[in-house]
Amino acid sequence: SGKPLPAGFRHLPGRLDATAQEGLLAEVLASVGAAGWFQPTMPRSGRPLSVRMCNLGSLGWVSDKEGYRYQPHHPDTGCPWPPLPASLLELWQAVAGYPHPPEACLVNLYRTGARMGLHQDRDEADLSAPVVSVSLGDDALFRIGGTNRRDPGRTIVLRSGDVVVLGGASRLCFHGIDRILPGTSALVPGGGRINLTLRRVSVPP
Ligand code: MD3
Ligand code: FE
Repeated sequence: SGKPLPAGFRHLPGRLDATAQEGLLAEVLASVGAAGWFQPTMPRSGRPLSVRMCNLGSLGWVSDKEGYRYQPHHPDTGCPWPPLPASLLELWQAVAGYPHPPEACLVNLYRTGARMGLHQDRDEADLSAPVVSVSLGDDALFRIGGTNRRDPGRTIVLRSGDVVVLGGASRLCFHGIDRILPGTSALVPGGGRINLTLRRVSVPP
């Protein structure tokens, strides 16, 4: 309403059908169940975020008192992250329009009341690669603005099975999750929403 969406933003509603959502979620939950969720905290303050996280792939995004960064191991156990599922590598190939594979899949778990404040994603060395997002479970109110924090934004409902490609100018737009709409999907055991973001981190050789 009002503002145009940023260039390079592509919303693919229902890109994954119910069978694909169930299969992908089972695979992700098996890996994350073995690796363990971690609770990210804010740099400096150490305040916990309301979202729980894990990663799949050779690199994973973490946040703690020292700051934000990518690293090859789980912050609590020191174990390498589980592998990135083949189905996600194939999805990236189909939608990213980028000729190198993703290195990280950040898994965000939103239970009742969890949210994610407005932020930019700029911890990746390769900012020319898009981010590809997959929504599973309850509906979310996703907000995307411009490249300045105060730029006006738009709210979009992200539903289970939706895929969003954030490339081009949209790659550096401020964005966040304002609210999860509880009970809108039965996909995630225990309720809530899981978001997967596929990312290229390092500049390809
Ligand atoms: C727009 N995740 O993990 S996904 C994040 O639903 C993150 O969990 C949200 O923001 C979530 O950093 C939103 C959609 C998304 C992901 C990355 C983006 C939108 C983006 C990067 C740049 C611009
Ligand atoms: Fe983000």
